[in-house]
Amino acid sequence: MITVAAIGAELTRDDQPHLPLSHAEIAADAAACREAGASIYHLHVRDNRGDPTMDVETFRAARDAIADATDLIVQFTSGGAVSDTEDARLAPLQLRPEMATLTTGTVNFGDEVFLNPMPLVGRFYERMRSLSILPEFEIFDSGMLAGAERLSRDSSNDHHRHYDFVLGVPGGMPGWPDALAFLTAKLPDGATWTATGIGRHHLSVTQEALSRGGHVRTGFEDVRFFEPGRLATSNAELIRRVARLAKEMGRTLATPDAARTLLELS
Ligand code: KMH
Ligand code: ZN
Repeated sequence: MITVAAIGAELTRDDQPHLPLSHAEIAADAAACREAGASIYHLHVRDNRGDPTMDVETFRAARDAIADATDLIVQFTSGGAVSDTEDARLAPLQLRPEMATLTTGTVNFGDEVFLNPMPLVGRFYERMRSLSILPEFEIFDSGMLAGAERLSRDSSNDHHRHYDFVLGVPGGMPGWPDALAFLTAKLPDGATWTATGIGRHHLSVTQEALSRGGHVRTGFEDVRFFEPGRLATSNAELIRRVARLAKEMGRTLATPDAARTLLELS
């Protein structure tokens, strides 16, 4: 499975001129990513000024535009931006996306803090499950695995466990490819996992994930340069590279429906 984290909450058009912002641009971006081999679209949205927002109607417009253009699994962020309130981050879930991210602990995020105390995590988890949304546990640091484990232990919910290791956020777990051996050894039986490396760590983490049988994530939220000194021209360009690497390493690309089967989405 290839996830595209196409937008994020931090990047601006000044940083990356090809960042899709309007719902029409997002739909066109999603269609190109699907064509390139993506199966999951990790969705953040922006307001008319290009600033990150958790506005429900903006999520609805983007989600519907992606669904009209593609069969991709749309995965909403519940992380938003570090400045978003708990209620704002929760609000778009009412649209019942197939999946949503769930970070299971607090982490430094550059000079800021991405705040996820356990009561918030528990509340987000219960809301997702009550709406039949599959959480993807976002693991920015190894201790967050214990946070995800605690949810499973404290909850009667039985669902497929899918994890995403996000390595290389300043303040989180560095982009050490060999960290994946340690992290994946701690996963519960039957779990699936994705990995991504932020910025300069992107390709080394991607290659390690592919060689270990993991799934991968790419896109402007994680990486803006295609190579040193050259910005990527589109999310699809990043997907094409990962798809090429995957095929060369003997992996088969999952279609969105194959990903739904792997993730036990109904
Ligand atoms: N923008 C970060 C503060 C997620 O999407 O769930 C959080 C984030 C994680 O991007
Ligand atoms: Zn995100």
